[in-house]
Amino acid sequence: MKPEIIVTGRLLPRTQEALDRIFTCHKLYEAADHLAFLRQHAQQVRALATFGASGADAALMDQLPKLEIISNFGVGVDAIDLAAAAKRRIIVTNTPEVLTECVADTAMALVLATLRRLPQSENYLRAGQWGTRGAYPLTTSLGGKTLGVLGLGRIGEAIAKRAEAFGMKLRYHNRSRKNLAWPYEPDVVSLAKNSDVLLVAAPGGPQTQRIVNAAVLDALGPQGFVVNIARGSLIDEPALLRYLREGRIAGAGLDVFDNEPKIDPAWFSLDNAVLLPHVGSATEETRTAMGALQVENLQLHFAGKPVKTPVT
Ligand code: 8YV
Repeated sequence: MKPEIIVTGRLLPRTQEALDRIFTCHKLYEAADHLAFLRQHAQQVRALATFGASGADAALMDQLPKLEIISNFGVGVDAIDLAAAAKRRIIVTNTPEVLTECVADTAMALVLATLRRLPQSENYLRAGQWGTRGAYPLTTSLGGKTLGVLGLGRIGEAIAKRAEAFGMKLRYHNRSRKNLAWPYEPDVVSLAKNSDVLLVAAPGGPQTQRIVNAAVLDALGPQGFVVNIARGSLIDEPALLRYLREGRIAGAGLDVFDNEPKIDPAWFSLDNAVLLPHVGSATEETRTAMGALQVENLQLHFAGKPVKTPVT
């Protein structure tokens, strides 16, 4: 008999096919009545396959008394209540490393696009304005500017290395100081004060909720840029919108937002923001590797072996 699992959000077709070969999958996201669905499967389900924001809270865990493991597609586990899982001795796994380089590429692309206003200048050309109004206004160079990395984990470090290759100077703030040559800043305000571009790469969750607030944006100043590839929850979004509108910071490059994917329409009309629909890891290669790791963790667990990438 195949073990029974619940899939909380739509996965890549090839990841879902791999799961279907090994498990009996029940798709929560297709159920009209979630409570009835959970009641129906509660006594059989031993695992959850979660996807991004379709995570697992304590209430969901309570409905599944046989739950042993939650395997997440993605490195960020802010949508999973880790304390609730630990209390119930439920293993949680994520997909680190396989996405690091890809997300760092996206971050660097956003830094470039934001400072050099690449989407805006392309729009200028497409609107026929090059021929009528002349050259596009000058933008901002990366070389010599300081990138302040907030959260120097695997992804933050991969971004920092790329930024160095672009001739940028580096500073960082992290929960703990690292044994690295880049200057460490003791808090987010001082990081912003000493940076031209604040690059947000720390994990989401209660500890980092809104740590980029109005005081941080003030420290960054009217020539400063903020780029976020982590989670919308790290930034006080209404404050950021206000600061961009009022020219109190120079620009923003964002891959993540509050209330994804139904983001605040106020974003749509802002000319000094470059906006991406959470595509940090969204390549065929990386998403395939993430799905394979999600499946592998489940497989290992049900084979009685230690999982490959537990969240500790
Ligand atoms: C994914 C991510 O887009 O890994 C993460 O934490 O945010 C992204 O790689 C997400 O997990 C799926 O929606």
